[in-house]
Amino acid sequence: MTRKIILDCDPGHDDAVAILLAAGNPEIELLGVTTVGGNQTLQKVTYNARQVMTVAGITDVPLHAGATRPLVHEVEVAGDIHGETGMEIHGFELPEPQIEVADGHAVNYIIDTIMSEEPGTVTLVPTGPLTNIALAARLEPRIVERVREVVLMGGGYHTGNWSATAEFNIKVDPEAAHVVFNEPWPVVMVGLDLTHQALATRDVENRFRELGTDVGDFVVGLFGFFRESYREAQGFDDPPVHDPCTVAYLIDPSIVQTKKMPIDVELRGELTVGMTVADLRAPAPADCHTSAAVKLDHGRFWDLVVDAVKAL
Ligand SMILES: [Ca+2]
Repeated sequence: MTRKIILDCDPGHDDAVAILLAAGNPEIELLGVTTVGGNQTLQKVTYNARQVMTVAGITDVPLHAGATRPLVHEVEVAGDIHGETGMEIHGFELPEPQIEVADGHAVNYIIDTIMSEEPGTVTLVPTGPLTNIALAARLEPRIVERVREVVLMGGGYHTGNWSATAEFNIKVDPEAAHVVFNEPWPVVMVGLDLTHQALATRDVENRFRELGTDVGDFVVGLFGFFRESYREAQGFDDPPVHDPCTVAYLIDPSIVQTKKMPIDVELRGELTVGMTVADLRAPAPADCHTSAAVKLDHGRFWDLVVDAVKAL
């Protein structure tokens, strides 16, 4: 049975790859794409989502724009990682978007979709700050028991990237993350522990080049810029492609192994605001509704992404 998902994103190089994987894999039914201010302003990331969907020929999936800013904190973008546009690219001409943004706020779209689909069938896949998801849970609390699970990219249990202890998506809107981790729906945290294993090596990049397609060349262009910014800003040889790991988990959980552990979000620590605090003491309590991704099968992960891009 296919998995119905709403992809809530802030494209974003790795968000772009997540969209491609979701749209190109037959196990996933991409109900809608929603955007949230994060890697860049809402206006920029929404424009980028339109471009990704245009390159990939995704014409039958609605796109809704959501929150412009975090619940409490000021807007903070990741220009040093994703560039001024939020999706700067090497050696590929991005098209004028042919996809329009649908009417209605993303939060309303998320609520309406979950309330109209069968209970337990829709999975939320947030790959940006959790502002839209938190707002949806507060505006219509009944979605919490109707959602199948929330599989999010963010956080980590042993390191941060936006501070020593916090990952970007959680750090920029910790209050929203606090809401999402504390609602009783199943939450799978696909954090840095996992996504730092999803490196786009030169060999991986060549596999997309060898496809010889527009979408393949688009991915090569994404990796080109991402490689440089990750090298300069964070000392990586190859860039970690975080966001599609969430979708890969839904397609085949044997590719992204998870472990149950209580996870909460720090809101007030002087050095730790936005830290996802995981209790690694075993065993996890019986009512534990959170888990974290721990181990990636790198080869089979990239096989999935290559196949999806080939199919688009
Ligand atoms: Ca993202």
